[in-house]
Amino acid sequence: MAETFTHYIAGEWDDGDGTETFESANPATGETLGTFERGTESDIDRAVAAAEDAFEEWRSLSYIDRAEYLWDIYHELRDRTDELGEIVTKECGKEISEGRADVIEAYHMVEWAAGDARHPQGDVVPSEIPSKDAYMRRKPRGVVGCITPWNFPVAIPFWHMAVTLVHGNTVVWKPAEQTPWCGQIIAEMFDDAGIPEGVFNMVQGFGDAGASIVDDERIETVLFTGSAEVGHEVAAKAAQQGNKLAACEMGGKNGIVITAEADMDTAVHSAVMSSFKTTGQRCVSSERLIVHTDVYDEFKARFVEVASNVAVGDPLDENTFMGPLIEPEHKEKVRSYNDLAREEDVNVLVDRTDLDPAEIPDGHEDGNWIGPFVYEADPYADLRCTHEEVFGPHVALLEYDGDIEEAVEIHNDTEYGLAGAIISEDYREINYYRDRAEIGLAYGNLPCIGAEVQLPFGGVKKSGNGYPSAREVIEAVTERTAWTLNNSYEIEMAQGLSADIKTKDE
Ligand code: UN1
Repeated sequence: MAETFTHYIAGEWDDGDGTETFESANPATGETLGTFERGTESDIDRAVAAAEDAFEEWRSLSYIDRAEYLWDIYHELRDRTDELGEIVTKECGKEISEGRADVIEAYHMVEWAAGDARHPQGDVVPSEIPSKDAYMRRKPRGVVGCITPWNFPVAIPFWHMAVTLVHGNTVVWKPAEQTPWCGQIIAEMFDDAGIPEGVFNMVQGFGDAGASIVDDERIETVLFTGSAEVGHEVAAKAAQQGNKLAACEMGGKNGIVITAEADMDTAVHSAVMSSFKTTGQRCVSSERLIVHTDVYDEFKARFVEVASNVAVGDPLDENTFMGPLIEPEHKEKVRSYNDLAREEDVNVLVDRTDLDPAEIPDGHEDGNWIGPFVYEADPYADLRCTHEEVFGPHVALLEYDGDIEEAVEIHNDTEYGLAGAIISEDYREINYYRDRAEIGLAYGNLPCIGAEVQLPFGGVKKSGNGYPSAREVIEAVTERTAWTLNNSYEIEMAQGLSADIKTKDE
């Protein structure tokens, strides 16, 4: 492709002020997919200015009129699901059913946000004083900066932007540098929908462009989904500015508890899905399997059998279960964690770090291939490999003996708290886990991946505050006004407070 794709600022395709470009590569082949302008601080500056200029007019529209633009995008995402799913797969390497699911998740989120425009947007609240009407109303915060990751390159941008726009904010968005092609297509959709100039702006680029979004004091809210390392920096910088809200959704070191009462088919199926879908590159992927000693040997044998045979290969092939990792640097990171686990003296059960060359499909020799790495480790040992997020198919089996309290204690022994699951036929164990597991997304007898958009999404502890997702985004992108109106000519106060004005002559 000879063309260099640009930013989208103030309703125009915009070459930007920078001199550098970057390329998007197919993680399964290494093939270049496109060349993109690399955004600079001054590009962000212009995008924020455009978003600020557009804000007054955009906020003056009704929710329903704003949502009309999103409905156009909803239909385009639906009509083009197969085509866009294939692009997601080519650019981020997820196998094709996951590529499509990314687009479907995106239009579900758009549907949720645009449909919500016709729902009540506040509360009628009682007052102590009968003549007063009290309400909770919302208003948009202003310019919202969105920084999104590569692993859901279509869905997560719409998690951030759909609700934000319907609620009357304007947007400056930086897509992940690994998936700029998906970014380009989303920007084309906003352009096709005729979104008013400046309401939606996209600047392609790297972390420095993202940092400019966070540093810009005209941006009222930053929505961030990505690594804990960057997310904590975003939150710290926002806190220093005073006015800025940072809503961050970050990673996890997610666990699945498999008790003595577990159904083994459900346990193995859930663990395989949670650990290896998206090649372990979901923030909700599981890297810790906490298994009761009574079922340990059976579970281990069956899990190891599947992990040894799970199909790694061309993500466009319907028979593939795991595609490649996103980029060579990430492959190095996952490899180094596999090495670390060996150094920490765990018992390795499956090691497909270096795949057999016969497994790598023709023409895919330059892909970022890696297979499952499974080991058993002491649940009570203070190991880095069992506590740090790897974001790959790197899975620890942690055998425990004891009751559900013991299992949940091991489960909670990480700094993260995003997602997790329990596999058990005993409702008491399930309910104990539901109430005591320190996570935002908890599943029973299911994999811990695949949340639906109408549920809240997000974690606790180091995993973030969970706001840049589904319905919680509303809290991050609106101000609430407590609005009280008097229907009487008398001023009467709550709490028995006197409204009498007393003068010195009285
Ligand atoms: C992520 O991995 O960053 O629950 C998001 C899921 C998806 C989203 C994951 N709906 O697996």
